[in-house]
Amino acid sequence: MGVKNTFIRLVGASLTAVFFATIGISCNKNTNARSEKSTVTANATRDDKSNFRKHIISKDFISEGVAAADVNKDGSIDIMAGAYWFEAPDWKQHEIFPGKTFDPATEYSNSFLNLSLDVNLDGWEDLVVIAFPGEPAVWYENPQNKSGNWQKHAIDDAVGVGNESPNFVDVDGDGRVDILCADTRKSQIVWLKAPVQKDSLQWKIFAISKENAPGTEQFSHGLGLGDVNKDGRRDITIKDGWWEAPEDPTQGDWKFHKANFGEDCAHMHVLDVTGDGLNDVINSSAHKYGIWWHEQVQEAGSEPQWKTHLISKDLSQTHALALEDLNNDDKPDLVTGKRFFAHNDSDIDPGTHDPALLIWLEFMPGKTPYWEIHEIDNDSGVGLNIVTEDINKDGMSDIVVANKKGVFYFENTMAK
Ligand SMILES: [Ca+2]
Ligand SMILES: [Ca+2]
Ligand SMILES: [Ca+2]
Ligand SMILES: [Ca+2]
Repeated sequence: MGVKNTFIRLVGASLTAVFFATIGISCNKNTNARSEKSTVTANATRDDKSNFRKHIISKDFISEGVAAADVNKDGSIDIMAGAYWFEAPDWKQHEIFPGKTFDPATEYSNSFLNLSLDVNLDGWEDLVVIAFPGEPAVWYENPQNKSGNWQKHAIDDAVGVGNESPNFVDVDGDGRVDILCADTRKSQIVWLKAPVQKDSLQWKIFAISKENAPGTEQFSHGLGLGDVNKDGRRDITIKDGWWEAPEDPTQGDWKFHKANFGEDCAHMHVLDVTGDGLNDVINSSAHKYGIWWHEQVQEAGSEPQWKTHLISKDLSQTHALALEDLNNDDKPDLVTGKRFFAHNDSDIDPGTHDPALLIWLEFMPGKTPYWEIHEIDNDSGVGLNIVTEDINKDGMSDIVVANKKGVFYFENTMAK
């Protein structure tokens, strides 16, 4: 690869000139790409060393959402996927509600995203299910080791949970995870605040946008929470821009800033990848090829500008993207993969029949940031949400996914 040395001059808020050495397409881990003319350049390298041990929890397509929690309170983390939970350590299958095995080629499941949360604050982890985009979310009450199906509860029958990448995040910082999503009734971005008192199990709905806002349709793609402007308040991103959080996140009508974060994407993450004090945005294509970071470039007194940089075009249908430090080097890495047959066995998405890769992208921050791509597996991929938690309690985050290939737990072996 030819290496071209040019310089980009960026004038920051302090009017200090910052210079970046620019090189061409990277071809090893010590190089990176940054170009003045083309801001879309590859900057990832490959290393197929897995560092993960695959546990097949189920080979059935039962859910594209997944959650992990100690369901039966025996001290081991169990796995929940749609209608079933799987009991550690042998992953015995138990029914939460009547389920079935779906046909990957022709069907969608009845479980797009899952979240474990003790909704009713009784000390037992319950299961939140977003069955299908646009449908109201529900939760199933953990029966405290009693037999039988779990009781189903509505979160709010009126709210159709839109956008295909709802985030399970603590929006108001009270220590409880909330649901950030769209409300398809009024086409608004909302967050659903999880109950905080046993005697009041109503979820509160807070709209943060005006009605008829972008990113709020049933099948809109791309949503994230992060502090874009570094004022200490986490903002909300969609592919067309971001809403600036006010001091009180329960307040409505956050100020919208237009921005171009590329095409239809999955979860969006906000992170200063260059270390220049300005937060950047990372996202992945939901149905096509591409993982990107969007560099925030700011001139004094003006709205931030965004430069798109390609991280990888290795795999298509990266319909879930998690940010997690997998190798414990205090640098948050990325986890994604192919959502195999995202639009069934059709020609709608490019690369439909490519291998169902699951990858992690090891983050190397700096003025010329790059991500070293590690293939974890080639016959699983992701669903619509990824669990990155320390399942086996060895101090390293593990990965759990559910998708059209089945349900899988990838044990992180990097500590060993
Ligand atoms: Ca509970
Ligand atoms: Ca902010
Ligand atoms: Ca790391
Ligand atoms: Ca672990």
